[in-house]
Amino acid sequence: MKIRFNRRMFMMLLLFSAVNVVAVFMMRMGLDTGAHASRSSQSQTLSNGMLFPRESESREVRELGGMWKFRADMSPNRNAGFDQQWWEKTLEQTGPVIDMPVPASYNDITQDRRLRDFVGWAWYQREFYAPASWKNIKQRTVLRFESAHYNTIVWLNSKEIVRHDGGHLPFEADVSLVLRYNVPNTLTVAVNNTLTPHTIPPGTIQYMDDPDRYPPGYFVQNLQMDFFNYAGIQRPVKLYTTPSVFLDDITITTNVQGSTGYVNFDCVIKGNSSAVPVTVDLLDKTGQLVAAVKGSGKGQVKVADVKLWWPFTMSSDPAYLYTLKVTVIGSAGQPDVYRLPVGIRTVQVTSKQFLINGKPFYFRGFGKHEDSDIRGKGLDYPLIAKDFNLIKWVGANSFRTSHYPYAEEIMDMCDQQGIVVIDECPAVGLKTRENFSNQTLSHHKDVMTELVRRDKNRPSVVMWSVANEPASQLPEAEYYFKTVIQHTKQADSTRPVTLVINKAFNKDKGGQFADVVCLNNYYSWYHDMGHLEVIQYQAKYNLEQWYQTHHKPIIQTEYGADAIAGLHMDPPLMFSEEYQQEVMFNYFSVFDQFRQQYLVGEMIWNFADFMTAQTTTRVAGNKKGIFTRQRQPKTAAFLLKERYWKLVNQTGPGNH
Ligand code: BDP
Repeated sequence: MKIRFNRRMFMMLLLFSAVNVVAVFMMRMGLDTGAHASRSSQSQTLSNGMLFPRESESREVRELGGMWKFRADMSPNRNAGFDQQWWEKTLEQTGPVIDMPVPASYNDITQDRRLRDFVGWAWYQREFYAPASWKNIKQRTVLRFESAHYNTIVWLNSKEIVRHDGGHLPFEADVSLVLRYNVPNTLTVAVNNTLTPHTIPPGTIQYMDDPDRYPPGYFVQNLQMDFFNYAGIQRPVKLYTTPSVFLDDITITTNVQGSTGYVNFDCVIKGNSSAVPVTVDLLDKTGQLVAAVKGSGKGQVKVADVKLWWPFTMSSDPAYLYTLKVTVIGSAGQPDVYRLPVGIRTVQVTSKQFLINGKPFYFRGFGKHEDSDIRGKGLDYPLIAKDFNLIKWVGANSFRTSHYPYAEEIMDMCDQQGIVVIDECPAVGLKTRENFSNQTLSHHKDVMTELVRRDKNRPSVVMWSVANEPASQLPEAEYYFKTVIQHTKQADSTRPVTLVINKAFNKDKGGQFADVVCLNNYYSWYHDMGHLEVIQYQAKYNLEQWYQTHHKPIIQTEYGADAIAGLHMDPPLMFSEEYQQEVMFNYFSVFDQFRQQYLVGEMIWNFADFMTAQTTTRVAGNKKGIFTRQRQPKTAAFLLKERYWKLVNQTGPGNH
């Protein structure tokens, strides 16, 4: 019998073979064991509120930081842990272990090159005791990971309790029924850093099947982003308690009319089938009660003579935070109390301006990274404090969380210190057609939902960024970004949404959906190398063309040059401190021509030097920092400091 292939059959065949390639690849990497959290487990997580754990009279928070036992599964298919069920025993019983700090990336902790560059499942384990007071049916205990990169599976006392797909965002599970008392609890975590064409960020695993050149089974992880794929349990792990009837979520929006502020609140209560009484008190900074509302948890608080949340340098009393104290009384009369910091402010975008509280705001800032020696992307309080001191020392008022959501401990500092944030999701390096598939799109939407859910109440967050430098010239990008941006606006109608573009104004297909155009370019660096004289010409042309095309305000979200600290060359040569400065001078002069028009911000790339994958263009990482990786200033830092403070002075407090 002759089989005639029609177009549909051909497409199905293609699809089948594509699915097969991915399946084979996932099997080889051990991803088929279920690490790729299924849609159902992901959406289950999406239905929870995920309020940041804060202590109160009804809630205890305990961090599980410290040294954990650790083993990277170096077996050829990275699957030994699943084959041998490592969660059933202590890690010491199943093989050799080392001590691994949590939180931290595991990559730079040892002298082992194989661990630094490891791809696959890494296993963590520790024991802890639960205090007897938690054995109480009137309360629940939740285990929360502020982030683990990338796919995670968690077992408590050998029982799987949660999976999560994606780094940089929190996930949690109610463990009340799994906790043991009077004996240790064993917590086992498997985390896999493999990036595939459908993860966010995407990557590929390349098997080197040439037996003359590579050993059997040899593979490498190819990244599509310019930063090291640090992995592990990088942010704190917490246990926290709440009463059994508890506040699961609050959404607040704020508004201002004249001297009156409005805080709209919408609370989600869980653990009770019928409505429970909710009291919402708004307290000022000194703890004085400003307003109180009793009801079902949805309503508005009115604040006469409101003290607005202003960015750093825009007011003599910036970052004013009220406290929204929410008290939920459960059926047994047991209260749950949660205190949410609230900044009252408005954000608006016109065709030429970015307005905060009705006043033009100019972003003086940075692209940053969570990155430092030894810790990698591990949360580190001294580093956070140092970075905020440097941000303010330079006179900056903002940064972009390039290229993934930062720790909530960092976001708290932004709220408290008046540092304005463009909050970016981890969609960096969407470069191939495959990266715009429906599978990625659906995951991308989930990630935006998770990000908005986490940061929606933060006054410092003034805009969402759905991606960095995607291949926005591809035909697929149009539908893709239309959908992601619409989805983000549905999740939060109060903030503008952007994507960060490096494609030409006449090629890009995503900018039309953004409220603000964010542009990255590297004149005299990645092209016209060494030709500083073309910067002004090209930067000016680019800004003008983008504005003519979209009539939207523009932020220069990246520009800069690598400089090796201490390398001096005059006349300037690439990689010298002088060259970095010259690039800045040239861009500054263009910024000054457009600042009074539609340019609403400048963010230099980067705040500090950071680690990348190894390539011939990177000298132990990316050196575009104005600070070194150890946070010491290069000459560029002094130059930027002079400029930013001059801008503050020119525009004056109460304005920019
Ligand atoms: C941009 C990327 C950023 C890179 C930077 C660079 O957005 O992640 O680190 O260029 O090359 O393309 O330094």
